[in-house]
Amino acid sequence: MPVVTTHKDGDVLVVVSDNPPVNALGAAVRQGLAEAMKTAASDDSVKAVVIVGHGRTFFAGADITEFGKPPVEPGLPEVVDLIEASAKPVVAAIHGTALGGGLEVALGCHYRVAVPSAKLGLPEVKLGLLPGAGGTQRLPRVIGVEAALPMIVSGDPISAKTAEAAGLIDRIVGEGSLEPDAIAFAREVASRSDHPVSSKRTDKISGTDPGVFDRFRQENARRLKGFEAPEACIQAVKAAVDLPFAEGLNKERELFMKLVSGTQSAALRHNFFAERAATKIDGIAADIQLIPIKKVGILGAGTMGGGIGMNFLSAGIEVVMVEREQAPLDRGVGVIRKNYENTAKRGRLTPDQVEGAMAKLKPTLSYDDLADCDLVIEAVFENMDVKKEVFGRLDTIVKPGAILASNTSYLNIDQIAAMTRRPESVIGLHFFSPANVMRLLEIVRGARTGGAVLATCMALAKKIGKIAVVAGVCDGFIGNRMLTPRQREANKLILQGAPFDRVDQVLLDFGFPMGPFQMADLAGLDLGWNKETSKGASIRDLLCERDRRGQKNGRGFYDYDEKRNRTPSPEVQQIIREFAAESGEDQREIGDQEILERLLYPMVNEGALILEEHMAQRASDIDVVWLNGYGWPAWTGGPMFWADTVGLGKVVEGLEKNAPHMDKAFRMSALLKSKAAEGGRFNT
Ligand code: 3H9
Repeated sequence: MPVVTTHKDGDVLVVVSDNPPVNALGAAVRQGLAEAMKTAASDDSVKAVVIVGHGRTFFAGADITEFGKPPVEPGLPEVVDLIEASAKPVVAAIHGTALGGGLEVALGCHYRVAVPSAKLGLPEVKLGLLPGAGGTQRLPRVIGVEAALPMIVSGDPISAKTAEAAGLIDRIVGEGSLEPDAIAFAREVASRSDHPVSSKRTDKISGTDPGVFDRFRQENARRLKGFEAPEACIQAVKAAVDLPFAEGLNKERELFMKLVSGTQSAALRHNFFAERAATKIDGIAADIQLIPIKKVGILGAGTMGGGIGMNFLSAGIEVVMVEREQAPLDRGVGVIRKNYENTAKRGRLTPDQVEGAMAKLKPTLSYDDLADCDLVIEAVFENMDVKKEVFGRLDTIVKPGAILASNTSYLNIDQIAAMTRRPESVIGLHFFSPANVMRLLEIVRGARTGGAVLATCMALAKKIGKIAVVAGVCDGFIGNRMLTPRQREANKLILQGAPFDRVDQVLLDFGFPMGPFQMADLAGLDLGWNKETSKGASIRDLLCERDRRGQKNGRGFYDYDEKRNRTPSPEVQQIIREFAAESGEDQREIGDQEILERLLYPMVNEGALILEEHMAQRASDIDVVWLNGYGWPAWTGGPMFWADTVGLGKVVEGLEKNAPHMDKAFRMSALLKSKAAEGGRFNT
């Protein structure tokens, strides 16, 4: 069955594309569209054309899997030109999403109609690209630069209503009657003597303020830092204003070709597919029966418990929240309400939605209220004895078949599960703080966790808008486990003479939002430190002993002013020098490259150990964790993809070269070594 078919409805030729799952504009679709336009041109009885997508969506864009492969004719730009050149009016009938190349096809059409739920956007920038089939030239001509620039540079889609107001949609049609309404519309416009041609329009771009581009750059500088594609997008839109259409198109092509062959776009495309691959679980049938989750219990109303609860409330799921005492319970409920009200103040929720979410929350002091929950997540103190006691108790109260989950960030799920008579229903759900904001969720699969339990949690994660990654039971799972060798080396580096602010700066320059010592200051240096037992055995002990507790008291590795501006503390530098001398560490000058290698290569090595031990299903899952939970810069593709781009041979060489200086706990991964030896990669 061809992916593009045509049929006639009176004098309207209806072109239907049906290329599941998202109607990507792969070679067969492009060929089908080109053929259909020829049919329309050669059939005198055809007075107008409607292009419609069957299935979930109108076109979601070019087929991303084709990038990097030899091109197949016709290219998308030619297809769009062909549509636009049609003497008979062409109407795009949009439902679902018209994204990227999909919106570019629609812009090539003379008219666009859409159902109210449709979304329209040019998300290429998120893949490190720019719209490469005329989108940067046509969209500003249709809606003006002020409206087009944020759409192209942010990549965020807009609603049909906003699109209609901007002039991108000619008419909003019935949700259930797109095709007949589009055909009726086509018939209506067929009799007009001329039709709007996007590339020929100048009304919306003439008189564009030339300052708009620099203003946009300045206003968005922080958000766009490190990425190459946004600047290319801006230049392409500027070309739409400065140059005739054909020359603008050439500029767009030139910029597109450069981006598509670059490392950043390869990394961002990798991230796109990595996120989707992470949802697939080895050894579980796709049709496994899921456990219905209508009511979720949360143990603990602190920052973590409250944040976790909000995820479910926002998704319309009832939440029972248990605390031991009334005051912290009230405080927790108050924080949730305040968070929702702040969102409402920013216009992202209506007061009714706030009340709707709050009405689904049942705060209680009684464990017994958890009895009929389908899932209970504990977010209590991070201590094995406490967790064991909690799970033993939950097991006696919560109904059989319900899932019992721990939010532990490093403890052994199997030991926790052993406290229950239902280890198959026990799982780790490691949310990241703030849990209502951070998208990552590590799902920890215990030795006895059931397939249905795991699959249910994966599906639930999607429902609450999280990116879930499955991890095995090991200390720190994927994310925190890999943080350990980085922190170890950071500590070692400062003893050997690298200034701590330089260590931080190297990671900032790489693209992290924060370095290890800034992170320590933020978390609080006294986390887990005890004044009574402190022996001055580490830099951290020494800092805490001098009441340097981090940002919270304005004194950590850095001194903070009232606006939280930081300066490296000379006192700390002195403490480090003295401690290094006492520990027998020779201090020397350490270059930025060595700092970078010693911080990041051991992480790659730890990632390889995680793979070797089957604690992650695939290398790209590790990337997903670090990209979404720890601020690893997206344009490098995460630690494992980045290592591939550096070359695994070079990573191993670097580790071997630096080994004499590195922490003794370092252990080389056999997998990393063998892959390096055979010239392999983690991501194939
Ligand atoms: C472009 O258009 C360039 C042009 O300007 C210039 C050309 C010259 N291609 O996300 P889901 C797969 S660049 C290939 O889970 P949802 C996806 O991998 C493109 N495959 O569904 C997954 O496969 P699997 C600009 C694609 O309902 C399956 O479809 N467009 C593509 O949560 C389901 O996807 C974009 O960047 C694609 N374009 O979300 C839009 N899209 O089942 C990218 C999806 O094997 N797509 N797949 O894991 C999306 O944002 C979402 O997929 C969408 C649906 C919102 C459409």
